Amino acid sequence: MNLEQLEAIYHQPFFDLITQSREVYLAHWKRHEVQLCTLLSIKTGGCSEDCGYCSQSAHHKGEVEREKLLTADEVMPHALRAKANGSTRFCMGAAWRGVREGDGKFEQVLETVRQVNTLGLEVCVTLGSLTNREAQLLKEAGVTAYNHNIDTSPEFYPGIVSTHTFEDRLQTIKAVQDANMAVCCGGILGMGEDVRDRLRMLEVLCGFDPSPESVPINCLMAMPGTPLEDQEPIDIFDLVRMVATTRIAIPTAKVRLSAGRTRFSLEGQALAFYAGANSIFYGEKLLTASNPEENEDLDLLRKLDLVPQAPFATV
Ligand code: SAM
Ligand code: DTB
Ligand code: SF4
Repeated sequence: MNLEQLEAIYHQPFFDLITQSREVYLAHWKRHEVQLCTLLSIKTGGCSEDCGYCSQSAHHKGEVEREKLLTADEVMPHALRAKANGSTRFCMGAAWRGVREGDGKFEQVLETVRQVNTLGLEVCVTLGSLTNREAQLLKEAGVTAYNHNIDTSPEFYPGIVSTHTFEDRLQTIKAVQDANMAVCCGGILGMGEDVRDRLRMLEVLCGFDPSPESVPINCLMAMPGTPLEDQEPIDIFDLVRMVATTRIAIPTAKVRLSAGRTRFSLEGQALAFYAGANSIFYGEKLLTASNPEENEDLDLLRKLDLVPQAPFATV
């Protein structure tokens, strides 16, 4: 779909939009299932990149405390707990520019992936930029999905990040696709962009071949000390419109309600599920920021008669 088509979908009357997206959702997915994904930051802070929204950039004064890369032995208890609590995807994030073959840290991540992979969980990593070779090594170690967000429109991106380009992001995504890993790619709402930027981002995602396996929709968590710390939070109805438009534009993707759920009411989140969101980050911590408590989420799912999705579910 192109920008003009996406604009026509997005700007229709709200109830027409969510009726349409509900129909698309029901035609492709088991109506009561929600994927539960748990995040773990395996290397926190001290990042060389200057992404304006991120608490982990060494360029910002509010940078979170730096921590060393966790070993496989340190990660495994987290993965086991995630599995015991009902998550089916375990996603490990590292705050650095990217990984290179031969680097000891990359070897350590590969070993961690091999061990997590024995648990029967979907294994997702987000490690910054890759070339074909690293992508292939991650695939061989057992990574099922790679998260690499384009975050916003190509036009708005340079105002948010200067240490790498939108084109760099696309190249990494190409390497992930070539290695036959699933691509998890989405963005952030509420960084000061307009609706057109959000839909331009979606237009780029629509052009991916194959389509992204999942699309995380994050709402900016304005982290203290970052250049975006004073951004106004986005309106729940804007989030729901974006969820619905994404569901219609990429029917086979899991649409993940990602960062920022702590700000939304249960009713608001229910509306997002109705509109076609079918995945959440589950567990009280994202990478550095907070997420709803697990028992609150389980309560919400129970109230809505939603059940956790089995691993490796596809349309
Ligand atoms: N360093 C890797 C990278 O940039 O791809 C992986 C980690 S990075 C923290 C993963 C994604 O988290 C970002 O692309 C962005 O979409 C999201 N994110 C980071 N900080 C956020 C914030 N304060 N609010 C909302 N989303 C955020
Ligand atoms: C994604 O799109 N959102 C997640 C995951 N991919 C890695 C990260 C959200 C981070 C929120 C801010 C924080 O925890 O620092
Ligand atoms: Fe580093 Fe990723 Fe944060 Fe950018 S978003 S500063 S690359 S950790």
